Amino acid sequence: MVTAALPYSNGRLHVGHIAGAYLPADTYVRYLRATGAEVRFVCGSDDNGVAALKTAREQGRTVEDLTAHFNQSQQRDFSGLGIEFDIFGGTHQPDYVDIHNKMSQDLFLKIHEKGFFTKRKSKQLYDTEAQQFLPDRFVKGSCPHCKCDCAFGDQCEDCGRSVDQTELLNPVSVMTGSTPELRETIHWYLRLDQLQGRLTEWLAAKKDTEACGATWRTTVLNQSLGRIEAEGLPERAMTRDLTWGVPVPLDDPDAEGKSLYVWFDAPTGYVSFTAAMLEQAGGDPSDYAKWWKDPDCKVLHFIGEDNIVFHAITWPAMLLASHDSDSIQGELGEYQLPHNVVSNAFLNIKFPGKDEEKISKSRGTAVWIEDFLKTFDPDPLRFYLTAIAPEQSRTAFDIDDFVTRNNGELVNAFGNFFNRTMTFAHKYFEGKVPESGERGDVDREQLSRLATIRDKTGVELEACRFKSGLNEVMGLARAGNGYFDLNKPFLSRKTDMIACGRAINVCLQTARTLTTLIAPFLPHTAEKAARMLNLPAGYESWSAAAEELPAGHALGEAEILVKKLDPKEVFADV
Ligand code: B3M
Ligand code: ZN
Repeated sequence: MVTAALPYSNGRLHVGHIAGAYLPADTYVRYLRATGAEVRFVCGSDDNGVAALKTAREQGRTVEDLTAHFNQSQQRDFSGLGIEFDIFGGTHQPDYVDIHNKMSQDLFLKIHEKGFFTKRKSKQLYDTEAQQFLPDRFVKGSCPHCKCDCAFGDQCEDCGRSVDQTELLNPVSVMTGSTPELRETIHWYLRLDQLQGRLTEWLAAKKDTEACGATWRTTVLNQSLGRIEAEGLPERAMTRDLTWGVPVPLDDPDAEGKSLYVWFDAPTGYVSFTAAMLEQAGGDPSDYAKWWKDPDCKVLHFIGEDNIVFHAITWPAMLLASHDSDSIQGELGEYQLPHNVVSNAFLNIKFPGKDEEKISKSRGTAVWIEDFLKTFDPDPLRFYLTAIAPEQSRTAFDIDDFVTRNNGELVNAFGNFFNRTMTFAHKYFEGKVPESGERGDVDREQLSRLATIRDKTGVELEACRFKSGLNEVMGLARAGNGYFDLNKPFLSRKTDMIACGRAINVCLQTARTLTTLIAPFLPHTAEKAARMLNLPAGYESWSAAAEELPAGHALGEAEILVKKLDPKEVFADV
């Protein structure tokens, strides 16, 4: 079970979103499928809570209309990039809201029954003009930690730390701009303090174990364990004074007009969309348990860095709280804690002639997927975003570098290797794989790389080191070019056709392996390459990647595999 963070359905997607969670998740899923694993890849929009309500208000439209619109536009962006989910739901979309509400409420009730909520009075900020409480991002102010003036009632935009809205300095209502007052209200708090011991034990164990081949990234462990060390785990309210969301399922007058906290229901969306997916396929929705409650199935969450605490602390805490047993991993029939939480850092952006800066919608420094796809093929973006993936720390999408690396690496090394090989095969060998002839050391050495690099790439992908996996594949393309240059078929074709055929044969075997190895990263390019080599369906199979094409195998037509980009045309309007 692979999930990618549910994007808020209040805006379009930009390159930062894709680099953060969706591209690595898609690459991982494609790789797993190539190895024959049974995988489901789940995503959908995060419709509830304040984010969408606030934007709908600003845009003067209903929240239903807004979230439906962006749910659709995000789906188009994903499919344009070849990011292929098994299901893309939406926590408040008509086809999902019933099952989503029910499953979120069931989880809430189970935790309630186990005694992990305290119901308690507290003071919350209230907007007297709008006559409503101001949960989370409905209130803005200065950060109590770093003193910047861009903190919201849940989290600081600058230092990223969680903020209790009552600690905000100079709070202002986002609804009306007025200064809110403190009023008493009642909420249900998750007793994180009671779960802290087990959570810490679970997280600390990830430091030196290998979870499904992938060690946890230090950024994820440092941030979550660091948080526990610095602040402990105080109780957190899991309900809100809001009517847009999942209604609090308690028969209690105090619960009226309240919804579940969006970070309670959103991760539950992974599960409810799984159930919906099974139902849509004509199956039994309760089979979601096979994916979520069976230790035989591994669960991995792909997220961006601002979501770490919610996926590595709050969500596992909710799952632990729902267990009957004390075991950390859960028994058969209980929710499994995630086997890995794979998080990337943010992506900055660098425009020509300007300094590197944060991606910002309001400052107009985002590259939107919708716009990108109007002009470009998806794979150059997939290539670049993996090549510079912010796996350990922030990196920048540098427009000049994007062009340079596309033309220098993808076109010159990868595409060119296919082009020169195909040209020779068509021109001098009737579009067929030539006889291998009697191979020498140099040939054997190149051929032995095929399985070796396949295995090395597999190890990297298994461990979610995508950047390094791509490097292995590009290394093989460069080795292919090196072999070509060394064997000089352009000379031997005049003097020794057997030697020429031997070299082109080895190059075609290399191209065949490259096609499979590049497929998780650049599926569109792999498809084209498979067409050129006339590979049968199933060419993505990892185990078959190093199998030789027989002499006489008829090739497909040669095409330009990857296009050169003209720096002048790229983002001419930004
Ligand atoms: N919508 C936050 C985000 O997009 C949130 C992720 C939910 S994942 C359950 O940053
Ligand atoms: Zn701060």
